[in-house]
Amino acid sequence: MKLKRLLSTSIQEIRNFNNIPSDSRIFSLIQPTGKIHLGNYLGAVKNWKTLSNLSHLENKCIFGVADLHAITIPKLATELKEYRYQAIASLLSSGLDDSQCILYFQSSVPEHTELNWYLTCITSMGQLNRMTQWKSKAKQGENSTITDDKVLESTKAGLLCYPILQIADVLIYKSTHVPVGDDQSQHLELCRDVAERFNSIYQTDYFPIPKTILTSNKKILSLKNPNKKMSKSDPNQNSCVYITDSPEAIKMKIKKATTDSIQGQIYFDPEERPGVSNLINIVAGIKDLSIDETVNEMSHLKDHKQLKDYVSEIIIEEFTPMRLKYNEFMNNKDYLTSIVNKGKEHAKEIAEKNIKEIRTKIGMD
Ligand code: AQP
Repeated sequence: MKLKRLLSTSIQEIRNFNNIPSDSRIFSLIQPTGKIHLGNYLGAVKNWKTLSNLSHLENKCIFGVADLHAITIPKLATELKEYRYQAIASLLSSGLDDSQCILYFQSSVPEHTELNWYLTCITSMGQLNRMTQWKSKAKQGENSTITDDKVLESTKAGLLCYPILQIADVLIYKSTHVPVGDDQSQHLELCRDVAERFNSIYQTDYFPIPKTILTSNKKILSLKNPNKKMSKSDPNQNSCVYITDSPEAIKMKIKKATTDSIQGQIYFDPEERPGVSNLINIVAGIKDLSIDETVNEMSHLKDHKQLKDYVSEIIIEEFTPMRLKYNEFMNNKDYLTSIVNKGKEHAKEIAEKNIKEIRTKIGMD
C-alpha cells in the first residue's frame, strides 16, 4: 500500500514542469569528481537549467557542488580544490544562471552536517546496506552485504552513510522537488522514508516529502558497455563524453562506441540494440524530443556510420559553446569564487533559519 502510494506520487516527469507549484523548493547537487559528462548533463543539469528558467520557479532553485560527498573517495587537496572550480565552471557553462538560482559549495553551509547527524540517528543500518550505490563505489558486488566481515573491513563508513548526508542536503532547505538521474532514485526513496520517520517521531509535518524529477531519458549508458551507466570514474574514458571534449575527441569516442551487427535501418530497442538505443536516447535528450520523434528524424540514416556521424554532430553542436565558456570561466577563478560566495550567503540564510526550527523540534534548542 505504502509502496503503491510512493510510486504514484514520487516521480514527476519532465513534461509536467509547468505544474510544479510556485511555492516549491527545487534542490540538487553534483559531485566535484571531474567535469560534467553527457549523463550528468542529460540526466540532471539540463533539467536544472530548464527549471530555473521557468519564471514561476525563479529563485526557487538551489543547485550546487557536493564537495563533502566527493571525499568519500579520498583525493589530494590540490586535486579537490581544482575539481570544485571545475564543477562550478561546468554548471555555469551548461547554462545555469546565478541570477535565477542559488549556486554554492555544500561544505560552505555547515547546517548540512548538523542535520546529517540528527538523521543518522533515525536511519537503520539495514536500509543503508540495501542501497546499491555504495557497493559499486566500494567496488563490491551487487549482492554484497556489510554483514560480510571482508566487506565490513574494507568499506569506509562515509561510503555506507553518504545517503544520509544526501538526505540532509535535501531536507535542510525543506526541498519539495529533486531533479536527479535515475541512478539516484533509490536514495530519494530513502529520503522520503527518513523525512516521514522524522515527522512521525517528532510528531510534526515539518519536512515536505520530496518528489523525484526524472528526465524522460533517465539514464545515459556507457559508450563502451551499454549495460552500465556512463560514469566519470569509469577506467575506460572512451565510455564517457565530457562537455569539455574537443570536436575531434567527441567524434573519436562516438566512432568507437559499442553498437551491434544488425544492418540497415536504425531503430530503438534497448534489449536487442542497447548501444544503438543509447545513441538515440542521447539525441532525444539533447533535442528535447521523444524517442519516436527522434527515430523519425533519423529515418534517413542507413547504417551505423551514418548514425555515428549524425550523433557526433548533434553533441558537438550542443557542447562546443559550453567548452568555450568553460575555458573562459576556468581562467577567471576570482569570478567563480564570487559566484559561490554569493550563493553561500543565500543558502545559509535558509539553512540557518531551518536548523533553528529543527533544533526546537527535537529539543536541542
Ligand atoms: N549516466 C547517467 N545518466 C543519467 N544521469 C546521470 N547522473 C550521473 N550519471 C548519470 C546524474 O548526474 C547527477 C550528478 O551526478 P554526480 O556527479 O553527483 O554523481 P554520480 O552519479 O556518482 O556521477 P558519476 O559520473 O557516476 O560519478 P562517479 O563516477 O564519480 O561516481 C546526479 O543527479 C546523477 O543522477
